[in-house]
Amino acid sequence: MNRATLKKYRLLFIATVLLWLKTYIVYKTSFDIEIESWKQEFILFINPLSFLLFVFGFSLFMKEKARNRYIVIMSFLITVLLYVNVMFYRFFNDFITLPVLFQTSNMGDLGNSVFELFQFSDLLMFVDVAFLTWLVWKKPSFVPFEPIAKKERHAYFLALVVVALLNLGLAETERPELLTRTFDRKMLVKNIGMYNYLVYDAVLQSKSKAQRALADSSELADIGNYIRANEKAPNKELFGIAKNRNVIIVSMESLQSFVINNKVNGQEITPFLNDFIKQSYYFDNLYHQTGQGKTSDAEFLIENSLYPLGRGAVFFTHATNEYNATPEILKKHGYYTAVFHANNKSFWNRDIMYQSLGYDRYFSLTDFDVNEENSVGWGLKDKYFFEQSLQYLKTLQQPFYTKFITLTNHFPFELEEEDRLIPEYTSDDRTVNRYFPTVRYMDESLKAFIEGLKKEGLYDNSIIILYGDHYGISENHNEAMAQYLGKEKITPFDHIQLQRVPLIIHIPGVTDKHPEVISKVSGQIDVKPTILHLLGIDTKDDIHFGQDLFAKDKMEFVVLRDGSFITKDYIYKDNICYDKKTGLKTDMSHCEPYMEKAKQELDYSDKIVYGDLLRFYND
Ligand code: GP9
Ligand code: MN
Repeated sequence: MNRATLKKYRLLFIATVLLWLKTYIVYKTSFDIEIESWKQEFILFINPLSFLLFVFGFSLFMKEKARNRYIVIMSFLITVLLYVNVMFYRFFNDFITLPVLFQTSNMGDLGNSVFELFQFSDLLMFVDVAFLTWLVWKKPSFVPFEPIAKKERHAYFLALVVVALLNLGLAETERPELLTRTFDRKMLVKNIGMYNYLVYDAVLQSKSKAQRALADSSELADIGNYIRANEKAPNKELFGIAKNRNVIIVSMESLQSFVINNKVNGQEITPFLNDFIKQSYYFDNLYHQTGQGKTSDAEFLIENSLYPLGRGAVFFTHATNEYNATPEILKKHGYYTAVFHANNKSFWNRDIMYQSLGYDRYFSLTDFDVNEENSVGWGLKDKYFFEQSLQYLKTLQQPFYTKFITLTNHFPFELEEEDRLIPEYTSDDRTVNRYFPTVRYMDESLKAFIEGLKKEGLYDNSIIILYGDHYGISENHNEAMAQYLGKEKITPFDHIQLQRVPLIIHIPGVTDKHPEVISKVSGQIDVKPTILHLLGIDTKDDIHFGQDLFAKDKMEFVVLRDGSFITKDYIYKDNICYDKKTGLKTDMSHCEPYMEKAKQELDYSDKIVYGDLLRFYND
C-alpha cells in the first residue's frame, strides 16, 4: 500500500486506536476484572478491537464527508456507552444488560446517586472525541476522503474476522462453554469485551422473546415433577399457627446480617432488632439471592419462591407474566392485599408488576406527604413512611397481607445530623462509614412502627416478617469492610458469607414465649412456603423452589443468582470449593454433588419466567 492509500484510513485508524486504548484503560481503572495470567491480560487487551473495527468499518461504504462524520459520531456514542457502563458499575458493581439500560424511569430516579457517583476525571473520557472532532473540522486535509475499492473493503473485513476469531479462540481455550453458560457477566466481559457482550446480550434478549412463543405446558409438568420430588412436609406444630392473622412484611433496605448483634465504635448498631430477635424466630444463616433487580428481585423471591433473572430485573422484563404469588393466593383465602413504598410507582416497574402479583392496592409516592423536612436521600424517611403508612393500614379490611419497603438505608446512605443516633465509622471509605448511622436510623424507625402497630391494636392479631433485601456494601468497599471486621482482607469466601441478610419472623403470643435462632442454611426463596404454611395454607400443588424453613428435614442448600451455592459445610464460588470450617479452598469433589442441582434449579426457574409457564398452571 502506498501512502495515499493509507491516508484515507487515517481517521478510522486514529479513532479505533484511541477508543481501543481508552476502553482498555477504563477496564483497568473502573472495573474490577481479576486477571490471573498474561494470556488473560492479552485477551482483555484485544477484546474491544473486533467490535470497534466492525462499527467503524461501515464508514468504508460511505461517501465524502459522511464517512468522517460517522466516525466521530460513533466514537462519541461508543464513549457514552462506555461511560454509562462505568456509572452503572460504580452503583451496581456489575455490567449493564440491555433490559436494565432501557429502564429510563429507573435511571431518572437514580439522580441522587448519579451525582454522588460522578467524578471530575470522568470528563477525560471524552478528550479523544474532542480531538477527533477538531481533526475533522479544522484539519480536513489531514483526513481526506478518497473512495475505497471493493478489494480493500474485503481485505478490511477479512482482517476483522481474523481478529474476532483470534479473540474467540483464545477465550474458548481460557473458558470453555463461555457463551453457553451465561452465569457470569464478568467472565464474559473479560473474554469477549464489553461491546461484544452487549451485542451478545441483545441476541439473548430477542431469544427470550421467542422462548415464550415456543414454550408449551409439558415443560411445566417436568418442573412440577422436580419440585414434588424435593418437597418437604411442613412442620406439624407450626402449620396454621398464624391462621387468618394479618401479615405484615417489611423489606429492610440494604440490611446485611453482619450488623446484627454487632457494634461500631462501641455502640450497638441495631439495638431494637437485637431485642426483637429475642422474641422471634431469627434466621442468621439466610442468604439474599438477588441479581440486578436488587430490591425488586428480593420481593420477587419472597413472594414467588422463584429465582430472579441472571440479566435485568424480572420486574421489568417479565411483568406481565402469569404468577402465583403469595398475595394472589391469600386473596383467594379472603385477604385484602396492599403494598407500601414511598417512591415513584413506576420504579422497578412496580405499578405493572404488583398487578401481576395480585395486589389490591399500591400506596406509592403520591399517597404520602413528602416534603423537604421529612425526606433525605432517596425520599421519605423511614420514620415518616411508617407513620403515614400506619394511618392507611388501620383502615384496611382485615385480614390483610401487606408489604412495606423502606428506603433510608440506601446507598449513598445520606442522613442529617439530627437523625444520626450513632457516629459514622472511621475509615477512608465514606460509604462504609455512613452505612452504620443509616442502619441505626432504620432500626429506630422499625421500633416506632412496631409500637405504632400495638397502639393501633394491629399487633396481636398479626404475624410480622422482616427481611434484609440485599447487600448494602458492595465488593468495591472490601478494604474498609476488612478493617471493620478486623480481617486482613475480604476473601471470596468472606464475600459469600457477607451475602447473608436477616430474616425475622415474629408471631405475637408464640415467638415471644419460645424465641429461637435458626441457623440452617437458607435463602429468600424459602419465605413463601414458610409463610403459607404458618397461615395454614397448603402448597402441595404450588410451583416454588424454596422449602419451608421449619420443615424438619429442610435441605441445607441455597443457590445464589450468580451460580454460587452454599451447603451445610461448603461454599462454591467461581469454580472453587471452600470448606466453611476453615474458609479455605478444598477439593472440588465436596461441591460436585451439588453442582448439577444448582444449575438445574436456576435453569428450571428461568424456564418458567422466560416461557411464562405459569400461564399453563391451573388450580
Ligand atoms: C427503590 C428502592 C431501592 O424504589 O426499592 O431500590 P434498590 O436500588 O435497592 O433496588
Ligand atoms: Mn434495595
